[in-house]
Amino acid sequence: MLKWIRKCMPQTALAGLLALLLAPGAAMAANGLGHSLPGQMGLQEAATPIARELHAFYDLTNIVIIAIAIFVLILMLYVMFRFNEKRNPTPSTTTHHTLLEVAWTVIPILILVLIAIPSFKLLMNQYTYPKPDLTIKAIGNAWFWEHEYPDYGNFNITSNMLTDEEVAAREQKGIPSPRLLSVDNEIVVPVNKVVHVLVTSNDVIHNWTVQSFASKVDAVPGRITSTWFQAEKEGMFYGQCSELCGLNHAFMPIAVRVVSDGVFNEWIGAMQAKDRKKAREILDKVALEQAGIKAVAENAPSQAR
Ligand SMILES: [Cu+2]
Repeated sequence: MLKWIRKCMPQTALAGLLALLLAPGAAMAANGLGHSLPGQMGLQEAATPIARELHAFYDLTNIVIIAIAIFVLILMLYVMFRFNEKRNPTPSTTTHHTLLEVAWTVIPILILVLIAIPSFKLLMNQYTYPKPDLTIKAIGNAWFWEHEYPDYGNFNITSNMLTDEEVAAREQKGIPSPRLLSVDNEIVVPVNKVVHVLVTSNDVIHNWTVQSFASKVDAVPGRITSTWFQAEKEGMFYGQCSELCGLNHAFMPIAVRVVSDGVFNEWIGAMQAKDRKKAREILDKVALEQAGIKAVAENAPSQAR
């Protein structure tokens, strides 16, 4: 089979196929962490072990899809060229070819098994919840998210999307605030800790999604669904409601700030003391620090201060 492919496929086509197969990996480098970048092609950068596994599975599936599409295309072109009326005036009367029939049944089965193994492994890992270090409750509303921290006295955070003027004001302070994703009050979780998210809704079905965490689960009224994540990187991670829920469906973003243990405890302290002003100050300071680290990492002039 391989020999046959090699015989039929010119070297340039093989090189092209290889380039296509390697392309997804190369494109990954330019993807945003926590939110997508203009012109981005691939998935947002992974920030949790599950997201990394999911991306590997996505790449594998893409390689299989592209390889099959190219193989079928080449096969069709070959047949059109080699067996057209002019070149092949007396058609073969073959109706059965046992080896070929077995091959085109068995090979697709093997391909499906190749896809199924990492798929089931990923599914199992997604639904195997490690012991939580923190549990938060996410409640969907038309059209904003509320989050509660039952481990810390059940205080409540309501996140409303920032208007363009509010975005401009925060950007002026040096706090990166992407339009349509930034909210007035983000939720805060510690880095490298297992966070369980219990998800429900007050009205219609919403969906709690944070792409870089590979977290996505429906928020269903009267029910509690759940997801979990373990963020390995500090920073701001954005998500959006991903279940068409009505008029302002596109304007109810989710914003998760991942911080160090120290900052998290400081912030929890302020929230428990009902000192929202101090909590905001802590987060603004962290936002500037994280923006600074990011700017240095990207070797760009710091926009932090
Ligand atoms: Cu919604």
